[in-house]
Amino acid sequence: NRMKHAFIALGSNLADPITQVELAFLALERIPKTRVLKKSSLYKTAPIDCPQISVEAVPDFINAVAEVETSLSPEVLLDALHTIESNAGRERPYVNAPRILDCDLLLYENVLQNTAKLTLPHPRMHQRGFVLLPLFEIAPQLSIPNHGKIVQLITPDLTQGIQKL
Ligand code: PH2
Ligand code: MG
Ligand code: MG
Repeated sequence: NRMKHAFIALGSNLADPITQVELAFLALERIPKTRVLKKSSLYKTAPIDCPQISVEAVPDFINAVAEVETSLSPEVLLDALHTIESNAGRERPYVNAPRILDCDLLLYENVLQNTAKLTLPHPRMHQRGFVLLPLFEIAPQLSIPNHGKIVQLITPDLTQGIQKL
């Protein structure tokens, strides 16, 4: 069973986000039939599209990206990511609520799919600096199916509010 390449985004803005993302990298290493090939640096990023429900400001995120090789299908890999999120204590009170851990499957080979369970590539990844900057760090030559070369997608406005740690 040939190993397939995939990219995974990690994000946290609750409960010690740096530790959450470091623990998530360790959890990725334990997914069956999967090997972590590269891990980006951690990035501190301003929240994008997160509703402010209380008077408290939405906390900044820690984001990072990993490249893996796996013989799991995209759906089974996604299930493993959801298990890692719930093991970290993730709750989903409302859309884009502050979260202990978000693990998103960004890319799986050059697969294009749009099913109820999973959309590949991740639908907003090409517009999000908090995904593209760490992804560029570990895969500068990458092309995103339907969106082209990553280097062309990173515009100055997308780098606003992002700090490499
Ligand atoms: N995730 C979102 C929405 N907004 N903003 C930042 N900075 N980092 C994220 O990981 C993030 C976000 C939805 O998952
Ligand atoms: Mg997400
Ligand atoms: Mg998610």
